[in-house]
Amino acid sequence: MSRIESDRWTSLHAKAREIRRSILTMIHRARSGHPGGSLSAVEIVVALYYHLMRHDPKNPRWPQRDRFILSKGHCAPVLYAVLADCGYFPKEDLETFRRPGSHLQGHPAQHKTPGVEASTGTLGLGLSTGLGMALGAKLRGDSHDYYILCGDGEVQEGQVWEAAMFGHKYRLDNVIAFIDRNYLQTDGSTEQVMPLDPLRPKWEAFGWNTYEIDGHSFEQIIGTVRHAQLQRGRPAMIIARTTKGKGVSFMENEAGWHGTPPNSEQYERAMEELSRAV
Ligand SMILES: Cc1ncc(C[n+]2csc(CCOP(=O)(O)OP(=O)(O)O)c2C)c(N)n1
Ligand SMILES: [Mg+2]
Repeated sequence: MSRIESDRWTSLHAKAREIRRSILTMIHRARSGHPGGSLSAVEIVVALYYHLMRHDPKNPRWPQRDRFILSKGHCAPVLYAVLADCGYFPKEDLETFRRPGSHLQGHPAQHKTPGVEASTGTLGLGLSTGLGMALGAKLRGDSHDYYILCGDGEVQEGQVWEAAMFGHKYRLDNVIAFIDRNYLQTDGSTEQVMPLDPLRPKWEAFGWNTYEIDGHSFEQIIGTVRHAQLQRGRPAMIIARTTKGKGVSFMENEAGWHGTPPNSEQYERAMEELSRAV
Protein backbone atom coordinates (compact mmCIF):
# COMPACT_ATOMS: atom_id res chain seq x y z
CA MET A 1 0.00 0.00 0.00
CA SER A 2 1.36 3.43 -0.90
CA ARG A 3 2.03 6.09 1.75
CA ILE A 4 -0.82 8.24 0.38
CA GLU A 5 -3.25 5.33 0.56
CA SER A 6 -2.29 4.43 4.10
CA ASP A 7 -2.70 8.11 5.15
CA ARG A 8 -6.13 8.12 3.57
CA TRP A 9 -7.29 5.09 5.57
CA THR A 10 -5.86 6.61 8.75
CA SER A 11 -7.79 9.82 8.26
CA LEU A 12 -11.03 7.97 7.51
CA HIS A 13 -10.56 5.87 10.64
CA ALA A 14 -9.96 9.02 12.68
CA LYS A 15 -13.11 10.54 11.20
CA ALA A 16 -15.11 7.42 12.07
CA ARG A 17 -13.97 7.67 15.68
CA GLU A 18 -14.92 11.35 15.84
CA ILE A 19 -18.37 10.56 14.41
CA ARG A 20 -18.88 7.77 16.96
CA ARG A 21 -18.12 10.24 19.77
CA SER A 22 -20.54 12.72 18.30
CA ILE A 23 -23.30 10.07 18.06
CA LEU A 24 -22.92 9.12 21.71
CA THR A 25 -22.81 12.73 22.84
CA MET A 26 -26.05 13.48 21.01
CA ILE A 27 -27.88 10.44 22.37
CA HIS A 28 -26.58 10.90 25.90
CA ARG A 29 -27.56 14.57 25.99
CA ALA A 30 -31.04 13.80 24.60
CA ARG A 31 -31.39 10.80 26.93
CA SER A 32 -32.98 9.13 23.95
CA GLY A 33 -31.99 7.59 20.63
CA HIS A 34 -30.56 4.53 18.90
CA PRO A 35 -26.86 3.97 19.52
CA GLY A 36 -26.43 0.37 18.26
CA GLY A 37 -27.38 0.78 14.60
CA SER A 38 -25.92 4.29 14.40
CA LEU A 39 -22.53 2.93 15.45
CA SER A 40 -22.65 -0.06 13.09
CA ALA A 41 -23.22 2.19 10.08
CA VAL A 42 -20.42 4.70 10.72
CA GLU A 43 -17.85 3.44 8.19
CA ILE A 44 -20.46 3.21 5.41
CA VAL A 45 -21.72 6.76 5.95
CA VAL A 46 -18.20 8.16 6.43
CA ALA A 47 -16.91 6.44 3.26
CA LEU A 48 -19.82 7.91 1.30
CA TYR A 49 -19.64 11.53 2.50
CA TYR A 50 -15.86 11.88 2.83
CA HIS A 51 -14.74 9.83 -0.13
CA LEU A 52 -17.31 8.56 -2.60
CA MET A 53 -20.14 11.06 -3.06
CA ARG A 54 -20.10 14.23 -5.11
CA HIS A 55 -21.79 16.77 -2.89
CA ASP A 56 -21.45 20.38 -1.81
CA PRO A 57 -22.47 21.25 1.76
CA LYS A 58 -22.59 24.95 0.81
CA ASN A 59 -25.10 24.14 -1.90
CA PRO A 60 -27.27 21.30 -0.54
CA ARG A 61 -29.69 21.41 -3.48
CA TRP A 62 -26.95 21.31 -6.16
CA PRO A 63 -28.76 19.36 -8.93
CA GLN A 64 -25.76 17.19 -9.85
CA ARG A 65 -25.12 15.97 -6.30
CA ASP A 66 -25.17 12.29 -5.45
CA ARG A 67 -27.99 11.44 -3.05
CA PHE A 68 -27.90 9.45 0.17
CA ILE A 69 -31.04 8.06 1.80
CA LEU A 70 -30.89 6.67 5.31
CA SER A 71 -33.72 4.19 5.00
CA LYS A 72 -33.11 3.00 8.57
CA GLY A 73 -34.12 6.45 9.79
CA HIS A 74 -33.87 5.61 13.50
CA CYS A 75 -30.09 5.85 12.99
CA ALA A 76 -30.40 9.60 12.35
CA PRO A 77 -27.51 10.40 14.76
CA VAL A 78 -24.92 9.01 12.33
CA LEU A 79 -26.36 11.10 9.50
CA TYR A 80 -26.66 14.28 11.58
CA ALA A 81 -23.12 13.93 12.93
CA VAL A 82 -21.72 13.61 9.41
CA LEU A 83 -23.86 16.38 7.89
CA ALA A 84 -22.85 18.80 10.66
CA ASP A 85 -19.19 17.88 10.33
CA CYS A 86 -19.35 18.41 6.56
CA GLY A 87 -20.85 21.87 7.13
CA TYR A 88 -24.50 21.46 6.12
CA PHE A 89 -25.52 23.16 9.38
CA PRO A 90 -23.73 24.35 12.55
CA LYS A 91 -22.29 21.65 14.80
CA GLU A 92 -23.97 23.34 17.79
CA ASP A 93 -27.32 22.21 16.34
CA LEU A 94 -26.39 18.67 17.36
CA GLU A 95 -26.92 19.75 20.97
CA THR A 96 -30.63 20.14 20.18
CA PHE A 97 -31.10 16.55 18.96
CA ARG A 98 -34.63 15.30 19.77
CA ARG A 99 -35.60 18.56 21.53
CA PRO A 100 -39.02 20.05 20.72
CA GLY A 101 -38.66 22.58 17.91
CA SER A 102 -35.24 21.37 16.77
CA HIS A 103 -34.76 20.52 13.10
CA LEU A 104 -32.90 17.42 14.31
CA GLN A 105 -35.71 15.13 15.35
CA GLY A 106 -35.38 11.45 16.16
CA HIS A 107 -35.85 10.57 12.50
CA PRO A 108 -34.64 12.57 9.47
CA ALA A 109 -36.98 15.18 7.95
CA GLN A 110 -36.17 16.31 4.42
CA HIS A 111 -37.91 19.69 4.63
CA LYS A 112 -36.26 20.60 7.92
CA THR A 113 -32.61 19.61 7.73
CA PRO A 114 -30.20 20.71 4.99
CA GLY A 115 -28.65 17.65 3.36
CA VAL A 116 -31.45 15.23 4.25
CA GLU A 117 -32.81 13.89 0.95
CA ALA A 118 -35.82 11.91 2.19
CA SER A 119 -37.88 11.70 5.36
CA THR A 120 -37.46 8.22 6.80
CA GLY A 121 -38.16 6.26 9.94
CA THR A 122 -41.01 4.11 8.78
CA LEU A 123 -38.95 1.06 7.96
CA GLY A 124 -39.24 -0.45 4.50
CA LEU A 125 -39.90 2.73 2.54
CA GLY A 126 -36.49 4.25 1.87
CA LEU A 127 -35.44 1.78 -0.80
CA SER A 128 -38.64 2.46 -2.77
CA THR A 129 -38.21 6.20 -2.31
CA GLY A 130 -34.64 6.08 -3.58
CA LEU A 131 -35.47 3.84 -6.54
CA GLY A 132 -38.32 6.14 -7.57
CA MET A 133 -35.99 9.13 -7.41
CA ALA A 134 -33.38 7.19 -9.37
CA LEU A 135 -35.90 6.36 -12.09
CA GLY A 136 -36.81 10.05 -12.29
CA ALA A 137 -33.13 10.89 -12.72
CA LYS A 138 -32.79 8.34 -15.53
CA LEU A 139 -35.83 9.75 -17.31
CA ARG A 140 -34.31 13.25 -17.07
CA GLY A 141 -30.94 11.99 -18.29
CA ASP A 142 -29.17 12.98 -15.05
CA SER A 143 -25.96 11.17 -14.23
CA HIS A 144 -25.72 11.31 -10.44
CA ASP A 145 -25.95 8.26 -8.17
CA TYR A 146 -28.29 7.19 -5.37
CA TYR A 147 -26.94 5.53 -2.25
CA ILE A 148 -29.46 3.93 0.11
CA LEU A 149 -28.77 2.35 3.49
CA CYS A 150 -31.20 -0.25 4.88
CA GLY A 151 -31.15 -2.17 8.14
CA ASP A 152 -31.20 -5.96 8.06
CA GLY A 153 -34.32 -6.14 10.26
CA GLU A 154 -35.81 -3.60 7.88
CA VAL A 155 -35.34 -5.99 4.97
CA GLN A 156 -38.02 -8.22 6.51
CA GLU A 157 -40.56 -5.65 5.28
CA GLY A 158 -42.51 -6.84 2.22
CA GLN A 159 -42.16 -3.50 0.46
CA VAL A 160 -38.41 -3.98 0.26
CA TRP A 161 -38.96 -6.93 -2.07
CA GLU A 162 -41.39 -4.97 -4.24
CA ALA A 163 -38.64 -2.37 -4.52
CA ALA A 164 -36.19 -5.13 -5.43
CA MET A 165 -38.36 -6.14 -8.39
CA PHE A 166 -38.81 -2.52 -9.43
CA GLY A 167 -35.07 -1.80 -9.40
CA HIS A 168 -34.43 -4.76 -11.66
CA LYS A 169 -37.29 -3.99 -14.03
CA TYR A 170 -36.10 -0.41 -14.63
CA ARG A 171 -32.42 -1.39 -14.75
CA LEU A 172 -31.54 1.23 -12.16
CA ASP A 173 -27.77 1.05 -12.32
CA ASN A 174 -27.59 4.51 -10.73
CA VAL A 175 -28.51 2.88 -7.39
CA ILE A 176 -26.06 1.41 -4.92
CA ALA A 177 -27.81 0.15 -1.81
CA PHE A 178 -26.38 -1.26 1.39
CA ILE A 179 -27.77 -3.57 4.04
CA ASP A 180 -26.22 -2.96 7.43
CA ARG A 181 -25.96 -6.66 8.25
CA ASN A 182 -25.46 -6.52 12.01
CA TYR A 183 -27.74 -9.55 12.59
CA LEU A 184 -29.73 -7.70 15.27
CA GLN A 185 -33.03 -5.85 15.36
CA THR A 186 -34.95 -4.40 18.30
CA ASP A 187 -35.71 -7.61 20.16
CA GLY A 188 -32.79 -9.82 19.25
CA SER A 189 -31.35 -11.79 16.36
CA THR A 190 -32.80 -11.29 12.88
CA GLU A 191 -32.43 -15.02 12.33
CA GLN A 192 -34.68 -15.74 15.30
CA VAL A 193 -37.28 -13.07 14.61
CA MET A 194 -37.59 -13.71 10.85
CA PRO A 195 -34.66 -15.43 9.15
CA LEU A 196 -33.06 -13.61 6.22
CA ASP A 197 -30.24 -15.95 5.32
CA PRO A 198 -29.21 -16.90 2.74
CA LEU A 199 -29.54 -13.21 1.96
CA ARG A 200 -27.13 -12.81 -0.92
CA PRO A 201 -28.77 -15.40 -3.23
CA LYS A 202 -32.13 -13.72 -2.59
CA TRP A 203 -30.86 -10.41 -3.96
CA GLU A 204 -29.13 -12.19 -6.82
CA ALA A 205 -32.39 -13.95 -7.68
CA PHE A 206 -34.12 -10.56 -7.76
CA GLY A 207 -31.63 -9.49 -10.42
CA TRP A 208 -29.31 -7.22 -8.45
CA ASN A 209 -25.51 -7.15 -8.62
CA THR A 210 -24.80 -8.37 -5.13
CA TYR A 211 -21.74 -8.14 -2.92
CA GLU A 212 -20.91 -9.24 0.60
CA ILE A 213 -18.24 -7.29 2.45
CA ASP A 214 -16.84 -6.28 5.83
CA GLY A 215 -18.87 -3.14 6.55
CA HIS A 216 -16.19 -1.69 8.80
CA SER A 217 -13.44 -1.89 6.16
CA PHE A 218 -13.05 1.37 4.24
CA GLU A 219 -10.97 -0.47 1.67
CA GLN A 220 -13.78 -2.95 1.00
CA ILE A 221 -16.59 -0.37 1.05
CA ILE A 222 -14.82 1.97 -1.36
CA GLY A 223 -13.45 -0.80 -3.60
CA THR A 224 -16.86 -2.46 -3.86
CA VAL A 225 -18.71 0.77 -4.67
CA ARG A 226 -16.13 1.55 -7.37
CA HIS A 227 -16.62 -1.92 -8.83
CA ALA A 228 -20.43 -1.64 -8.67
CA GLN A 229 -20.34 1.70 -10.50
CA LEU A 230 -18.71 0.02 -13.50
CA GLN A 231 -21.50 -2.56 -13.88
CA ARG A 232 -24.25 -1.38 -16.19
CA GLY A 233 -27.91 -2.36 -16.38
CA ARG A 234 -28.60 -3.49 -12.80
CA PRO A 235 -28.81 -1.92 -9.36
CA ALA A 236 -26.28 -3.01 -6.76
CA MET A 237 -26.85 -4.37 -3.27
CA ILE A 238 -23.90 -4.45 -0.89
CA ILE A 239 -24.50 -6.65 2.13
CA ALA A 240 -22.16 -5.10 4.67
CA ARG A 241 -21.41 -7.34 7.63
CA THR A 242 -21.14 -5.14 10.70
CA THR A 243 -21.19 -5.23 14.49
CA LYS A 244 -24.09 -3.49 16.17
CA GLY A 245 -22.69 -1.03 18.73
CA LYS A 246 -19.27 -1.10 17.00
CA GLY A 247 -16.49 0.73 18.83
CA VAL A 248 -17.91 0.59 22.36
CA SER A 249 -17.00 -2.74 23.95
CA PHE A 250 -20.05 -3.10 26.19
CA MET A 251 -22.48 -2.14 23.41
CA GLU A 252 -21.13 -4.49 20.75
CA ASN A 253 -23.53 -7.28 19.68
CA GLU A 254 -25.99 -6.43 22.47
CA ALA A 255 -29.59 -6.04 21.31
CA GLY A 256 -30.30 -4.04 24.47
CA TRP A 257 -28.36 -1.09 23.00
CA HIS A 258 -30.69 -0.82 20.00
CA GLY A 259 -32.65 2.10 21.42
CA THR A 260 -31.24 2.77 24.88
CA PRO A 261 -29.21 5.88 25.73
CA PRO A 262 -26.09 5.47 27.87
CA ASN A 263 -26.25 6.87 31.41
CA SER A 264 -23.49 9.28 32.42
CA GLU A 265 -21.14 6.61 33.71
CA GLN A 266 -21.59 4.48 30.59
CA TYR A 267 -21.16 7.57 28.42
CA GLU A 268 -17.83 8.44 30.09
CA ARG A 269 -16.59 4.88 29.64
CA ALA A 270 -17.61 4.86 25.99
CA MET A 271 -15.95 8.21 25.31
CA GLU A 272 -12.80 7.03 27.04
CA GLU A 273 -12.67 3.95 24.79
CA LEU A 274 -13.21 6.09 21.73
CA SER A 275 -10.50 8.56 22.69
CA ARG A 276 -7.73 5.98 22.40
CA ALA A 277 -5.36 6.50 19.47
CA VAL A 278 -6.38 5.05 16.10
C1 LIG B 1 -42.61 0.11 9.77
C2 LIG B 1 -41.89 0.15 11.06
N1 LIG B 1 -42.10 -0.83 11.98
C3 LIG B 1 -41.44 -0.79 13.16
C4 LIG B 1 -40.59 0.24 13.46
C5 LIG B 1 -39.91 0.29 14.81
N2 LIG B 1 -38.48 -0.02 14.69
C6 LIG B 1 -37.55 0.94 14.74
S1 LIG B 1 -36.01 0.34 14.56
C7 LIG B 1 -36.56 -1.26 14.44
C8 LIG B 1 -35.62 -2.41 14.23
C9 LIG B 1 -34.76 -2.23 13.03
O1 LIG B 1 -33.76 -3.18 12.96
P1 LIG B 1 -32.66 -3.07 11.84
O2 LIG B 1 -33.32 -2.74 10.55
O3 LIG B 1 -31.87 -4.31 11.86
O4 LIG B 1 -31.84 -1.79 12.29
P2 LIG B 1 -30.41 -1.68 13.02
O5 LIG B 1 -30.04 -3.03 13.55
O6 LIG B 1 -29.45 -1.23 11.99
O7 LIG B 1 -30.61 -0.66 14.11
C10 LIG B 1 -37.95 -1.29 14.54
C11 LIG B 1 -38.76 -2.52 14.49
C12 LIG B 1 -40.41 1.24 12.47
N3 LIG B 1 -39.58 2.27 12.67
N4 LIG B 1 -41.05 1.17 11.29
MG1 LIG C 1 -29.95 -4.78 12.34
